[in-house]
Amino acid sequence: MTMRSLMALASRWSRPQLLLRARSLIQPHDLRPSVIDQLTGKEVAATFDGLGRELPDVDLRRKFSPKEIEAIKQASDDAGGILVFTNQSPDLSVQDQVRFGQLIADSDKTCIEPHAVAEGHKDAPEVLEIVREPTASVVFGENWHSDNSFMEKTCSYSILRGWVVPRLGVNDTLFSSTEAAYDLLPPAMQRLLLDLNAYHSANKAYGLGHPGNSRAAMEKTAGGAHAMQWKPHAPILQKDVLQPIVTVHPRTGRRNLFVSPTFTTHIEGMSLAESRSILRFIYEWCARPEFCTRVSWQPNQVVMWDNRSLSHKGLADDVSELRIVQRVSIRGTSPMNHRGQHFSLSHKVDAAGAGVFDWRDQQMQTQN
Ligand SMILES: O=C(O)CCC(=O)C(=O)O
Ligand SMILES: [Fe+2]
Repeated sequence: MTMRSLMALASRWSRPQLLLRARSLIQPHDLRPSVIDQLTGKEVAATFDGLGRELPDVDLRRKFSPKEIEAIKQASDDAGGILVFTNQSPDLSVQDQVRFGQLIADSDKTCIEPHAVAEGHKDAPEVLEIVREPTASVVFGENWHSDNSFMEKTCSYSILRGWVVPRLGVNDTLFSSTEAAYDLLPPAMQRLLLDLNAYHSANKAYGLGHPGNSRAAMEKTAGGAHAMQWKPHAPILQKDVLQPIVTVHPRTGRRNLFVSPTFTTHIEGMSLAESRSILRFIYEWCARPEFCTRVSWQPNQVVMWDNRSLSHKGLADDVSELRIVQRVSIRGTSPMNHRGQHFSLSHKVDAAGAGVFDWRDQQMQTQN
């Protein structure tokens, strides 16, 4: 037996039972309708099938030791930030999901972050319930983003449970590895971006007066049986925060591209035109199929992803059926650049208008 195979065996033995049957994600490419990306106007393809792992043996109702929680976080790092927990019991409750989220939060000495603008689930206020009514014309979380990038302390992990899930292969969650996207940039572009910072705004996505943002999507559910409710007081809408464009992952040290068309408004120290061109380049780069994978939903599935490595969006390729997903978000840290600096705690400006720098409008203008 070679040294290499001995080491592979040893690492298999030392892996906790939870991870032994880890495997690649189901990729029902042939079942998926083709869908046009809101940002690029091109078909959404996803060819990075090596991203993400399915863990079929992690029953989220049970207790986990600190060692097991660390093994799960390590498995997430190894999978580029996406873990799909299948085989969950139909009895898994929102309280179980919160308990698991709390263990992840405790392991980083942090807390669960209730959503900044939407009321929580009636039985667990920490849980955001994202509802798409069957007739939805606007969808919450449809464009690319990293959760809570508009906050001082952004979201580390999101833990999303499919509650009412669509048929396999539609209304998937699409992920882009913003780490792979950074790594594959030409060195000259990496150098250009390393010391740039950009503002992120909750108001862009959740402010009033825009027909296509997530607030509009929430309001469209208002008359439905499963309404998303607006918080009466949402101070996050007043101030935008500055974040590095390239952030460094606190566990792995990997760099990633931390801007999004959902929350980023402009690059610090540049004219709007310059800012738009650079941001548009990054968004289109990150949306390239080779950095993306689709996670399809199966009954009772929970997906945990790392917002410090990934950008994501909820695809809406068949909105004819009700879809309900429930999210627990873990508070992370203030994002850090390659010099160890972070700005979001100190650099704030008045919020930009809702829908500022609207990709759809811009696309329509170019077509006219
Ligand atoms: O609906 C989805 O698939 C994803 C929604 C989303 O952006 C989130 O849960 O953070
Ligand atoms: Fe999200």
